[in-house]
This record gives sequence, structure tokens and C-alpha cells, in this order.
Amino acid sequence: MNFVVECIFCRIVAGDLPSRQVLSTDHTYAFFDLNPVAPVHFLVIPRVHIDNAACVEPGHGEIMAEMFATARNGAESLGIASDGYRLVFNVGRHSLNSVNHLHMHVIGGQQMGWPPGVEPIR
Ligand code: DGP
Repeated sequence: MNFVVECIFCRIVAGDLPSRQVLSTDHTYAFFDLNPVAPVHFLVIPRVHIDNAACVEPGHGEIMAEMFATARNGAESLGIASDGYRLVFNVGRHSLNSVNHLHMHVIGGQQMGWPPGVEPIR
């Protein structure tokens, strides 16, 4: 399915809900995250509805390549590319995934670390 009426990111792509645009391309849309966790934090989404990164299939190859290009171009336009940035896809409960429309977080503008207290599963 390409458009899910109750999906907030489908509605953002359609212009039904407001957003602060970073970039717009044929297959993707990039906009600033409502709750930034770093000085620069934007989301890259496909225009078509894909539930999450675990649902990506070989047929999505062109869309996925464009998502990474949009992330790179957005990072360059916002001045964070040279120092680096983090790309995140959340999937499911443990990752705190809250919106059921594939999105890539692009996070940068400051030095980052990893969360402490990781216990390996054996
Ligand atoms: P995740 O936890 O990976 O599902 O991240 C969803 C992100 O989407 C979260 O950082 C907040 C952001 N978000 C949720 N609703 C909206 C919205 O309506 N507008 C914008 N710009 N961001 C949103």
C-alpha cells in the first residue's frame, strides 16, 4: 500500500500535516525531527509507505539508495557532513520505534557516544 490514512508521516508527505522541510526528492522527503536529540536532527522518509526497516525488500532498492543520498545531501546542506553524523533506523519495541513509517534519523552537530550499561545476550 502506498498511502496509509492514519499514518502521520504519510500525511506529512502529502502536506496534510505541517513539517519543516530539509529536502524533497522524487522518492524521499526530509524534515526536522519534532523532538531533536542533537543540534541537527532530521528524518528522511520514503514517499511511499513502508512500515519499517525490517520490511525493506529488494524492490525498494532505488528508494533506499535515494534515502541515503538525501541524508548525505541534507547533512551537507546543514553543515554537519565534514565532522560526521549518525544514521539510525529504529525497529520495534526495544528500539523505542514510535512511528510506523520507515524513517532514517540523521543526527549530528555534536560529539556523540554510545549508551552505557550494555549487557551482552549469551
Ligand atoms: P522513532 O522513535 O524512530 O519512531 O522516531 C520517530 C521520530 O519522529 C521521533 O524522534 C519524533 C518524530 N516525530 C513524531 N511525530 C512527528 C511529527 O508530527 N513531526 C515531526 N517533525 N517529527 C515527528
